[in-house]
Amino acid sequence: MDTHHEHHEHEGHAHHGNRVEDKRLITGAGKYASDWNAAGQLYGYFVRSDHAHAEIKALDMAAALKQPGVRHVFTGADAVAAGYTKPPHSLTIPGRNGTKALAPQRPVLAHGKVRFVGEAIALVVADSAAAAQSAAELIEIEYRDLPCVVQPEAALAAGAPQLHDDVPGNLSFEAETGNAQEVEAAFAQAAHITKLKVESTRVSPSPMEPRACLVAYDAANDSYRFNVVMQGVTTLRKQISAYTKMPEEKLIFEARDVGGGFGQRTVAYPEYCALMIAAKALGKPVKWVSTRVEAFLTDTHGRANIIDGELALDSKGKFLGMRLNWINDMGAYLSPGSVGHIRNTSVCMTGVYRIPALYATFRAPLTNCTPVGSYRGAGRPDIAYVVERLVNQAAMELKMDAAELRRLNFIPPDAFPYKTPTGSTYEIADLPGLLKKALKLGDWNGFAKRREQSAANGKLRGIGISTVIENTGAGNADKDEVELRLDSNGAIEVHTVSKAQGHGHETTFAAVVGDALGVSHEQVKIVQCAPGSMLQGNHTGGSRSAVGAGSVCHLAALKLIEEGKALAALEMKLEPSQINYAKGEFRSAESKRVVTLADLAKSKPVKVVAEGKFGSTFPNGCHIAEVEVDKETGAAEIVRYCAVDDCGAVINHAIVEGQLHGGVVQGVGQVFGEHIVYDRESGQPLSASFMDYCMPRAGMLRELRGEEHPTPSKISPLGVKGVGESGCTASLPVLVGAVIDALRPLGIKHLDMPLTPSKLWHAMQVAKA
Ligand code: MCN
Repeated sequence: MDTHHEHHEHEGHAHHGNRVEDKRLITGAGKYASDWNAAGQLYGYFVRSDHAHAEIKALDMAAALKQPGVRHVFTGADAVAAGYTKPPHSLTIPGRNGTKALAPQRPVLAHGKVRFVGEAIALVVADSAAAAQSAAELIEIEYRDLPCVVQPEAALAAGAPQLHDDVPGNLSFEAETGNAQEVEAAFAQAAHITKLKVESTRVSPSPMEPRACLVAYDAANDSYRFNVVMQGVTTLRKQISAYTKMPEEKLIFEARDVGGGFGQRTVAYPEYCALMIAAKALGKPVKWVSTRVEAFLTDTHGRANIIDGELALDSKGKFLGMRLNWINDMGAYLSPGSVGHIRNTSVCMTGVYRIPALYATFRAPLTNCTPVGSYRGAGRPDIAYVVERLVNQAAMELKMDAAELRRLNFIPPDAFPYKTPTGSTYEIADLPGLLKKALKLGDWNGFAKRREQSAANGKLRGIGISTVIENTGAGNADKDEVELRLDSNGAIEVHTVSKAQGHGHETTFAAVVGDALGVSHEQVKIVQCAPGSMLQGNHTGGSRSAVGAGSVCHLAALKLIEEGKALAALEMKLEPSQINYAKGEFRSAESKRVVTLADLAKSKPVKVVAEGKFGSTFPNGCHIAEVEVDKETGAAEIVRYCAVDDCGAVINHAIVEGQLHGGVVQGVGQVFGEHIVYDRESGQPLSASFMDYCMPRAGMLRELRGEEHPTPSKISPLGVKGVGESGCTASLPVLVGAVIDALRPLGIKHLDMPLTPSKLWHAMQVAKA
């Protein structure tokens, strides 16, 4: 990647170094969930539904139970007997008129009915994984098929098949935000109204490491130990505790490396609880490793939103009001990650613009599909997508420059902190500055020439722009805690409950602590989610780790200095106020003695726990991309991608670049190929393997030119805002916008993702005809 940095005085902590975790990870020395084993462990295999919606009439396990090595087969009856039937869900925000979400029961193994292809029905446990799998094949299940519904609008229609008796009309949740009357008034005054209905397609986050879980039961303590993929211990522990009613301190988790998470590794899955039943009943640890197909069928999917939008403008192009109607497909059950794709969309609903009147409705149907959870951005890419597409569409209709229309409607720098119509407060941003830099970097004004050149080569060239803002930080935990432990060698261990899945926290958090203490980063070791630790804090998600855990790392270092001054003062027989600290040493004008950090821990290790609670920070960015569409094949190629981002002060430039690049490429995947498709008749998933589900390839984004435009946050003592999801949020609208711009001369105004060659080719044929 070719990235240009601009350096700013206020970047207190700026590092370019390689990540300390890389050597371990790229030389195969990482330890992932399936690398954990326990003496005497057994192996689990889940028998899964191949029907989208059916009653389970009979389950014959006799032949399976007779197979060599088979210990037992657990079913829905065991799940019901254990009481593991009520999954936690996060859709606890108030609904319309104070209503609550209707959360259906979900026994950890299906009982009586199945509601999506892939739902676990039985858990076969045997001495080997192969024995469990081959026995599973002998289990006979008699189903009585029920009509199914996989399309969210169809699920809400009158007469649709009903998934759950206690969720009438399949409507699990309904909400509204904003002010309907103000929007009515704004639309009544409008000189122009732009309308657009878009879909943010259902996708599978697809981290490299499939899920895996080893559960051991300790009868003496009535506790469970898990080796499992995770994004941090606290959320997972709470959710498993809620599902199983086991006290949190009886649930101990251990994970080392995690091969990607993207939100999908945050939540408690029913499989983990089913393994608890087996481990307890059989008195042996039980291990399960998901296959890739199981991952497609059962790991939470992302996005899955249909949004009908309208934007009202006055005669000069000023935005007057916006109306959005959302349908948020939840899948067959509410997952513990369900809230993200509703709540987050409303936090930044008016984007980077002054839109005085806003009204939005949400309806969240249940469908015979895999449950939906958070996926990188969790609602923010969806809202950015619809708002930015509406703005592009308006510019097109009004024959205005898309950048100029944005500039005209930006929240001006002096209006920050800015309160939005949905009650969020954007802290700080410099949107005109961001745009200016991006237009220059992307050579916006030189586009017409490049379009001509492409046309001469038989290609349709288009340009797209997105200016976006999103919320990062905050979180559900009461506070974020970090513990520092100092030993007699001066080594500093930093304990967090956040957990990197590839984000480089070992590098960035060590840099934060090392810098605050004025010691080398090598002296600082990051320990994430130590087993049994009851530190509180947020998991890694919502791009909140730098703002939350990272900031507390800084506070913990300052606290260590303060406590160190008191200890050093005792040694020097002085007052703490007489002690100064720098670079690992405590000194005083009153004494010749030097007390080092190591000296403090001479007799016993020194521990400090620091805490903090942080609100949302609002990273923002302007991305500009150009694509060329091949008229003969419909293939779209990204020929330029420029990104200017404001994630506040930067801890490590290389990591921030990597985060942006990864996020943008995930957007590239959704825009050009990734799509979970179900057969509407049978409810069978049609794209549940990498043969059918098109992940982005390295060649699809050959160059990303990036620049930073930081406006440091005061919410974090480090000045940071999150960056982990920014690329994803900005890339959907910019890339779709570029393709639509390329096809505009043919009269094409809208296409839904994914923009595959065949979709573009067909659209061009229809347009020509
Ligand atoms: N950082 C920095 N300077 C800043 C902000 C962040 O140097 N101003 C650094 C941080 O210290 C951290 C990294 O950038 O090392 C990302 O920080 P942050 O934005 O706080 O995000 P989180 O660490 O909380 O990561 C979560 C975010 C999310 S929500 C998803 S989804 C996602 C993502 O990060 N999943 C990822 N990036 C991912 N990257 C990898 N490799 N794998 C995933 O699963």
